[in-house]
Amino acid sequence: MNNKSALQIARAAYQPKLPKALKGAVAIKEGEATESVADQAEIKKLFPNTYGMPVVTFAKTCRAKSLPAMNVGVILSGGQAPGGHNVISGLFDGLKAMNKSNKLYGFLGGPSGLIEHKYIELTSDIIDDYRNTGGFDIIGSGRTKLEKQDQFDSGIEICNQLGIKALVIIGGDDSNTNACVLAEYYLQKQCGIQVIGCPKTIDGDLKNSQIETSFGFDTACKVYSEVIGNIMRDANSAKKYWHFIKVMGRSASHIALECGLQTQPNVCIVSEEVEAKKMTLAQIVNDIADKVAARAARGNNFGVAIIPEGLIEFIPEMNILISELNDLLAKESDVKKAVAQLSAASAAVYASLPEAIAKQLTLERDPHGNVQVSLIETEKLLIEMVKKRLAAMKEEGKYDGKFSALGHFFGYEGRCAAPSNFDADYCYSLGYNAAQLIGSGKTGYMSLIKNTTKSSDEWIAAGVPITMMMNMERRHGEMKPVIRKALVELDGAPFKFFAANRDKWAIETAYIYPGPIQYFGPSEVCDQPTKTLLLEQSSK
Ligand code: FBP
Repeated sequence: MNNKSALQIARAAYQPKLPKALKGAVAIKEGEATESVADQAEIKKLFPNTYGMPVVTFAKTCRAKSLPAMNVGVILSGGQAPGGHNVISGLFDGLKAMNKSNKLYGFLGGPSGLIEHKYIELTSDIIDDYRNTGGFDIIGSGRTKLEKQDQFDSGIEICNQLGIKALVIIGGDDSNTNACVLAEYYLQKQCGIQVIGCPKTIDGDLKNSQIETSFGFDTACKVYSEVIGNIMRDANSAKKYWHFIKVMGRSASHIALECGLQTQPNVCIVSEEVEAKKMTLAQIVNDIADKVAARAARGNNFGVAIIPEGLIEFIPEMNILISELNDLLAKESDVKKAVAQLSAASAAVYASLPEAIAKQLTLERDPHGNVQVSLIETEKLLIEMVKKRLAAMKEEGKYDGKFSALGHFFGYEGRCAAPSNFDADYCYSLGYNAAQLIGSGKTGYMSLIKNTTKSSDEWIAAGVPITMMMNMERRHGEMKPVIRKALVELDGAPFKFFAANRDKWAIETAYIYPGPIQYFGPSEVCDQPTKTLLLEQSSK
């Protein structure tokens, strides 16, 4: 029996769209010299060979250049994001279009595959099996950081062995920062290996004046919004539950905000606002309880609240507690002993938390030393605290209703979904474009596709020097060059639209039910970009 679903089979035949500029022979146009977004002197000193390079754009030409055959390696880095397989298939097709003898190698299990020399050759049979599918299983991913010289040298060794002239690193802000460090090192060593990055993460926080969106954000938000919409319809039918839904996004609240814009919930918390207003946990809880009470006063003992995964770290007192725990647990593996060394204020916060949540705060850190927010049940914490607050309000005669709440977490459900048409086309174009950057001899660049709210024909194919997006930030006690993470901007069009409507959505039941992603059918149903992208681009 065939182990593919009918959709998978039909979807395999989908030919992702390319920008007009990338169809056929391509010419490169170089712009002006660039500067980093901040800390120019420091970044220039750290990246003498890759600093100041121009933004490049590609245009259609009638004269095809013949290029010698070359081998290229590809690495998937970090959390899964829908469309990764299409970046690889676009890269494969782009390389083959330049020279049929070009070969593509995939390093297995993320950056560690490069260091440990674990790889496969990606042949057309393998690639064809993965076109337009979700997941990163074609070669796997991992969170090993490429940052040490011996790792870079191990990379040179395997590249020389396989005749690899360029590496494509598909990752988020940290992985692309490391791609740039690697590009700089390989230039200094004059080892003839180019490095190109691709902007990946469902979190949507790898974007700036050049990058409009990271891939995977579109599909993941659509999957979460579909299920949130389904829950809303259930809530509005049964009229007896409040649903607290935590959605992924390690740090920034772009996913929560986008899902809020797509579904119009009664409550949607944006961590960046919590931080800007220095809101305490008690204030957040009181705000939610007030909304529950206001709806109950209208006879509506149900509702939906969206909570960003990263919230906990944006609440000032929790943030202090977590950073104290990060430092203590780095030196002391015995949790009890570490907790005993907390400052008096943090010890009080720690003691006030439900036992399960307090325990979750002390769980193992990720390889970057971060608390794993996906493992902290913030939705349950808020349910418990709102329940307590409502009980107190009842005693004071300020609330007369029933509060029965259910918690949900939508994260892993959306990271490997079959890419939406947007992500399928965008990712394929990013990969195909990366091949053009390689063919043009570029290194230290990120593959860039712009104008993405227009039809794909009008998309702009380009490359941005990674140093242009860098600034210096304190990481683990040291100043480091990094790509600036894009948090939700409170004066940006998406948040402003949300803020202008949220009071109405809190009281009324104004839910929108987006339904499942559609792959075939009318363009207005199948090809819509995210609300975030539409609002951001239309406000420019
Ligand atoms: P990336 O930044 O690597 O794309 O990963 C983002 C993310 O999906 C977050 O939304 C989430 O907090 C985290 O990964 C979960 O990590 P893990 O897959 O290691 O559980």
